[in-house]
Amino acid sequence: TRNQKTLVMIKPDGVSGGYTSSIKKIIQDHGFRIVEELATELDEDSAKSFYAEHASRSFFSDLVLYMTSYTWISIFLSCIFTSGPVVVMVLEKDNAIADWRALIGPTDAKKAKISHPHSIRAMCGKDGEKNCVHGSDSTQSATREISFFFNNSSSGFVARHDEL
Ligand code: YYY
Ligand code: MG
Repeated sequence: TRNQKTLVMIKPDGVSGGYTSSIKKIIQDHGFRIVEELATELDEDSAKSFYAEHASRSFFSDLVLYMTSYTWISIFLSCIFTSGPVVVMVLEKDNAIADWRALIGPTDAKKAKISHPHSIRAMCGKDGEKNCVHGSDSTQSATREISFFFNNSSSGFVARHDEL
């Protein structure tokens, strides 16, 4: 697909681990254009809504806690669990969705280190939850996730204006 867009997020462990610039270098080196970029934090409602498809899964509450840093409780807990700011980007190039998924590697970073040692998740992820980066998995999810962050719609993410 020509000029396809995908939503990428450098998750809290990726940002706090100092991987933002090396991930951006990989993005540029592989010919993606960064067409939108936002450094922010997710509150609980935003994280729940972004990952709504997983709401019934047993890992959901841990996932939401890991992705957030906005409420006082998660700011406190982020001292223990690596939560905090995220960097959200819309990338564009031909076949962006599949090409980005190929670059990040499998969901579980522990497995990625073995099966895809050159992938981004192998480089900076830790395990099956703290896997450093997100990439849309289909055209439908790319559309949903891009408008979640960047369309100023009433549904979805409300950017804070003390942005990071
Ligand atoms: O798209 P991708 O991020 O590779 O995986 P998903 O199956 O969509 O899961 C989203 C997110 O949920 C994953 O990045 C980490 C977390 N997660 C988890 O904590 N435990 C699992 N067993 C599966 C996923
Ligand atoms: Mg997914």
